[in-house]
Amino acid sequence: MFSEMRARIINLGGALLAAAWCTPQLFVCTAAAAADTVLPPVPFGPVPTERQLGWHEMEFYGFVHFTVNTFTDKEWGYGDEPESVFNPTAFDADQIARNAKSAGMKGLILTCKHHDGFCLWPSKFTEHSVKNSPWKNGKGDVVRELSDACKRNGFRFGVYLSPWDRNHKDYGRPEYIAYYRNQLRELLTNYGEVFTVWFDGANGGDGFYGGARERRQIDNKVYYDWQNTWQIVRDLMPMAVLFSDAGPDVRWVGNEKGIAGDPCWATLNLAGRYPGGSSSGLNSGERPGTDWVPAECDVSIRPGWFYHAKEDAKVKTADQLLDIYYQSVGRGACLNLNIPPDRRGQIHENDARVLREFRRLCNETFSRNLAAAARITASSTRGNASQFAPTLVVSGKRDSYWATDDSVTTPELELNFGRPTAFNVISLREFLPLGQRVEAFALDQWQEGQWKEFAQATSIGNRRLVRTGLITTDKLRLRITRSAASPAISEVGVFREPSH
Ligand code: FUL
Repeated sequence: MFSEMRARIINLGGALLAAAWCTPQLFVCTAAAAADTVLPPVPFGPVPTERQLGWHEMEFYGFVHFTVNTFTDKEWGYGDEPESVFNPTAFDADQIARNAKSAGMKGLILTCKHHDGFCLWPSKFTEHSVKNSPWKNGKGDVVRELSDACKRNGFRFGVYLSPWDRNHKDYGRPEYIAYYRNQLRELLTNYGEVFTVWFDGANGGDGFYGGARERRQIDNKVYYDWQNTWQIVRDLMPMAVLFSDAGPDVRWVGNEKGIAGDPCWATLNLAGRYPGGSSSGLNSGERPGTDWVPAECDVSIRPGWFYHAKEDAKVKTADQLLDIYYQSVGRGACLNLNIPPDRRGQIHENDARVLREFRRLCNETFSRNLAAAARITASSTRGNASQFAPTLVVSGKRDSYWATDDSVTTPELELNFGRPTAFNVISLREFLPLGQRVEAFALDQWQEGQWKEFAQATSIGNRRLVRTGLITTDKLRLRITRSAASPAISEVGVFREPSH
């Protein structure tokens, strides 16, 4: 990938265009009069594709686990559940979408088919679906309703299609792969834009399998012929990111608690990995890594993935969700929070209340960036050019950034608030199209005439949130203490949580 990167100057109609190519999908350029032109830094290591950049921007979205399990009170259906059990009494896709939106989510991923094999859409390829359920007299389509509701509410829709199918008679044989691919095609052609396809690593074991009721083991590495299965997504939905333990676009973070490692690098060595394979390295990523495969943190708002009335009092609190947020989004990953609909087919009141409260806390924290009022200076600015000025860290735009000359890898950036200012959260972002460059940094506060360090950390990537006790100071300093290439920082935010 690195060999695809080059920087050159093209003469275009008299003006010079300084350009850097990162990947074929990504093109970063800066046009300026010849005299002022300063080339941007050359990308370092693997860089994100355009589809990955779009995904990084989402940061927070939701999982919707809903199927026969909701009605049988199970987490994993055996595959022999009669279609008649699926009968939500008041399914309301807009209610689900509105609640997700009220929490600040940017999209929803639906378990279109979980391990039990029951399809939430009337698939042409099986009888085991909503079409044989009493819900809407077999005329319902949960995938249609939820994907439409996402569009109506202005956010994105994604699909989960379990590779393991405990219902299908051919599971474990080549015929099942044809079936699985047909279903993937149905989901990717009939329901509009899909932002992700989530491939679960859980695979094989006992099941109904068309009545055989036996144990079937598959070889994860070869059975699904992933390269060709994934190609279907590439062909039908080129902007969708492929999620699995092995990416290739987004990786599982290695636990179901929603917690990324610290550090959490966006890079990984993909060679030899496959869904359901080893999870070593997934939590922290691998540095420098051969591929850009950032982490998604999945976790449920309840103990289980599916709704169980007995867990109504066990919904995570807004404070618990906030802790998870700081340890997922705040470590450069995306957060995928599961909000399972109940037997009505709606988000339960307890979950809805927590989601609103979580949003209120986030809004109160992040709506006022105290850095915006500060005077910002840096120890070094690339070519002394305004297009790389330190003040760009508060522009609110991800595509502008402060950069230094190539030889400067440990610069400092100072924020002078001009008066005592209280905060407890610092937010940093790197300019991702240039790769993950920073390897360590420290934060200092000005106290009694000298700098005093109050935090140290490693990876930044898409976002790093540093949460501390309340600090009151006139001046704040970011010190990059180790960087594989001159840093490119697109955001420095300073915030105060309402509880502080
Ligand atoms: C796991 C599954 O086995 C769980 O049921 C759930 O869907 C979770 C998100 O992924 O591998």
